[in-house]
Amino acid sequence: MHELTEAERVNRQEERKQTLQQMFTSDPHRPRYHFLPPSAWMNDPNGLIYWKGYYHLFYQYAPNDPPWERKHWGHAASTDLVHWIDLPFALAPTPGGPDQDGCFSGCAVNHNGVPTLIYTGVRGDQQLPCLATSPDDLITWKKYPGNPVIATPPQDLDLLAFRDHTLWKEGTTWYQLVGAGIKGVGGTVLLFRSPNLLEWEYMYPLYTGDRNRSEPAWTGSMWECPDFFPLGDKSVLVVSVYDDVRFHKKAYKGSLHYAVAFVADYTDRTFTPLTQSIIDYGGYFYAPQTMLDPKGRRLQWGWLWEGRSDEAQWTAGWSGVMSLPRVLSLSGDNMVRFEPAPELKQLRGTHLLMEDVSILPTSLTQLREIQGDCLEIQAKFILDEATEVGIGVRCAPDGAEQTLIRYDRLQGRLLIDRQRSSLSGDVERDIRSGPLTLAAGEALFLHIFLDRSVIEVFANYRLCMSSRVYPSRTDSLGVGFITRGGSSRIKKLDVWEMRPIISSL
Ligand code: DQQ
Repeated sequence: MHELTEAERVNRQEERKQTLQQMFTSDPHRPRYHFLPPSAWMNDPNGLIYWKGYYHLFYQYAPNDPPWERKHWGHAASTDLVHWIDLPFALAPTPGGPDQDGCFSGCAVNHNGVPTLIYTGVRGDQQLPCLATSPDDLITWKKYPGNPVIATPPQDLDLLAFRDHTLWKEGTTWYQLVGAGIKGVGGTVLLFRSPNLLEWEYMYPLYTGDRNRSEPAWTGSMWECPDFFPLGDKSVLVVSVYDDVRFHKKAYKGSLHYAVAFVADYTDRTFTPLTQSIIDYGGYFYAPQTMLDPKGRRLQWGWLWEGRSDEAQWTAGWSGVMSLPRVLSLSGDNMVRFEPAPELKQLRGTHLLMEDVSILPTSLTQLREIQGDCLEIQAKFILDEATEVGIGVRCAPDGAEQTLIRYDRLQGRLLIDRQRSSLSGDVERDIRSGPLTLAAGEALFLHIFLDRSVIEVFANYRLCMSSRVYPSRTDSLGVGFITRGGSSRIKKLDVWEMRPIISSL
C-alpha cells in the first residue's frame, strides 16, 4: 500500500469522524452531559487554567486509530464549566524531538502574561519536562527549542520513573514538583526551583511515601500526576498512586490505582502531612488535577476510565470520560470535602420531588414517576431501625439488571454494587466500597449523577465514589430503593432528568 498523501489522510479522518458520529448517536453507553473528546482515547486532565473568560481543559488524547498509543494534548474551553467547545489539539509529538513518542501529562501557568505549559516529553525510555508557550490565547503552542528544560532526572536517587508536573510561584521563584518513585522505598515528589521556568535546579524530595504500607494507607511505588495547591489555611498534595510490581499495561483498574490527598502544613519548603485520604473510592477516578477559578474556587476534574475490555472500547470508538467538576474545600478535621460545581444545575430538566417516603424491607421498590439513564438524584435518608439502605439505578423492570448504591451502617461503608449491573459478560461487575461513618443523628445524604455508563456519587460531601456500568437492556432505566434490617425513610428525594451538553465532532 502506498504512503497516504496529506489530502488522503485528512479525507480518511473526515470519513472516520462521520462514521463515528453516527455510531455515537445510537451508543447507549456514551455519556451525554460529561465532557468527552470528539472520539477515540482520553485520559488525564492536563493544563487546567482560567484564561480571559474561558475555563481551559486540556487532556491526554490519542486521536488516532487503536491501540491509541501516542499521547497528544486535546483541548476544550468553556465559559460555564458545563458546555465545552472542542478546539484543535494543543500538542502533538514532534518527530525527532524530545516528545516524539508522546506528550504526557503536565500543567499550565500564566508566566508574566504568557500562557505556558510544562509537560512530559517522551522519547523511548526517556521522560523529561518540556515547555511550550502560546502566542494566541492558548489556541496554538510553540515548543521551546531548548527542550527538555530538565536534561536528566536527579542522579543521586535510584528512580523508577520521573514524570508529570505541578508548578507554583513564591515571590519571584518558580517551584516545580515532578512525580517519581524511589526504588524499594515508594512514591515521591521531587522539588525543583527556577527563576524563569527554563533553568531548573533540583532541591530534594519534598515528600516520600512508603510502598510497604497496606491499603487504604498504601501509596504505591511511584506517584503520577502530582498537584500541589493551597486550600483553606493548609496545603494539599494530590498524587496518583501507581505500583511497578503489580502494574501491567491493562491494570488501570480497581483499587490498585487511586488518587491520594495529603493535607499538610507547608512552610519554608517543608511539607508536614496532617491527614491522608483516598479521593474517590469507586475505582475509576484517576490522575485528577485542579485549578483556581476567578471566584476563588479550587475545581478538580479526574479521568474516569472504562470498565470493559479493550476490544469493547475499540468497537465503541471511544474510551475515557472526564469527571464532573468538583469544588474542593477543607473540613474542620483537615479532610478534603468535595461538592459538584453548582453550574451543573443548569442541566436539570423534569423534576420529581417526594418527601417522607417510607421504604419497607422488601425487594427493590422502583419509582413509577420517573426513570432514565441521565439523572441527578439527591436523597436524604433517615435510617430508623434499618442496617442498610440504598438506591438502585439502571434497573430493569424485573430487576435482572440493577446497580445498587448501598450504605451499610454496621460496617460504616458506602458500596457500589455492580454484581447485577449488566447481563453482558464482558464488563466489570463487582462491589467497591469506601468508609463513611455517620455521626449520631446525622442523616445519610446521597447526591448521585447518572450519565448512561457513568455514576458519580457524593456521600455527605465527604466520600466520593465514581463507577462505570454497561447495562445491556434498553429498559434498564428504573430508579428504586432498598432497606434491610428494618424500615427506613427518605426525608426528601429530588430527581431531575439531565439535559445533554452538545459537543461538536
Ligand atoms: N498518564 C500519562 C502520564 C501519567 C499517566 C500518560 C497517568 O503522564 O503519568 O498519558 O494516567
